[in-house]
Amino acid sequence: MKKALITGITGQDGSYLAELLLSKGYKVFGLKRRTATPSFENISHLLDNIELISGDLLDLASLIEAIRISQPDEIYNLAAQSFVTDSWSQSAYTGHASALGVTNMLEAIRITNPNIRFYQASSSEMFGKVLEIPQIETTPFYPRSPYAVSKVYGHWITVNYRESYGLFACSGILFNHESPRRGYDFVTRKVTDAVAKIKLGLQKELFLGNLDAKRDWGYAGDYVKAMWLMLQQNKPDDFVIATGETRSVKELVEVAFSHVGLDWTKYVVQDPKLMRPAEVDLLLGNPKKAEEKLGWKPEVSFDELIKMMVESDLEKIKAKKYIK
Ligand code: NAP
Ligand code: F7E
Repeated sequence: MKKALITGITGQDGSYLAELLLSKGYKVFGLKRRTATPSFENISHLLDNIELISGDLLDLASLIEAIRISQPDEIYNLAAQSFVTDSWSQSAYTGHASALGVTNMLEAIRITNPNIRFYQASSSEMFGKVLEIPQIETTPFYPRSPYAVSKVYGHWITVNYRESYGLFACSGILFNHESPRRGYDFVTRKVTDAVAKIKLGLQKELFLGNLDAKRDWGYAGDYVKAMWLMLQQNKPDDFVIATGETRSVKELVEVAFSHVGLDWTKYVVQDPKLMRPAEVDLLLGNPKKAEEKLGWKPEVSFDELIKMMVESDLEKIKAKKYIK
């Protein structure tokens, strides 16, 4: 039986990846950092089938211990301070977790068992102020936030450990991917949650920042398949994972509100406080290499994704409030 260790298992991607690996017969371990009031919302349905190990990316010894306990064939490093906005207010912390945390995990592998295959969760945010449209694996990086800068470090340290020590280390450059398990801070979930609350009479307005920013949005359930595929190849490599389509925040808002028969212009208020110090205006990925080498393709369309999220939020809120 193959064994995998997932860092960030309580997050959006960690929960979908754990489901995928369990369905493939893996024994799944998850690194769980200590928090005062832990949130198991995304993985509560999996808790009987996975094993959680206490540890933190900032603590090398805890990573070595997690590897000793789990003896994994594969490690998926999904843990990070992943919210771009907060990376300006917690710049150094973001660097510790999302940049040096990667070195800690790679060092833990190098010290304990260099045969472990490693996946690093890199990000389209690294392209930032894009130097090429669409973005591919060789597009130069121009990060625009402390988060993106830390991810550039995480990407290159992964490449460096592959080249320095021959580790089977892959960097997945994933464009935005969303789902009903997305954190409430991110714009898709903020919008779908608000649409559901407005529809049910529980909220009146939705405050947003930049409506013109464009993102290549896909479905998280599709994207975790690409992570797994990368670690099943004969050679380690880096891949862009994207849909090849881009939409503005305004288009996202239109699709979400119109799904419940509402006119978004009556509810959305632009708030200058929600504008970022430096914005990423346009992301559009070309997943051709992943299609050709991994046989990967996105399956859920943008409209299907947003409708799925609105429906899920309607159900969740009704269940909490006992609304029919
Ligand atoms: P997420 O929902 O924010 O989950 C982040 C996870 O990291 C949580 O489980 C969190 O644990 C854990 N974590 C944070 N700091 C940690 C630390 N110091 N030690 C151990 N665990 C820690 O993120 P996601 O959307 O699933 O994304 C997964 C990864 O892909 C992240 O690295 C993100 O930066 C990257 N990425 C995401 C996207 C996207 O569109 N979703 C695109 C490209 C790349 P708690 O539950 O304790 O907070
Ligand atoms: O913002 C604009 C905002 O926070 C998307 C992370 O998973 O994907 C994510 O990063 C866009 C930006 O995601 C609001 O200015 C407008 O242009 O949902 P977001 P992100 O910053 O693209 C990448 C690939 C990652 O790697 C990250 O970990 O939406 N926007 N108004 C807003 N964004 C938020 N959050 N809230 C607003 O009110």
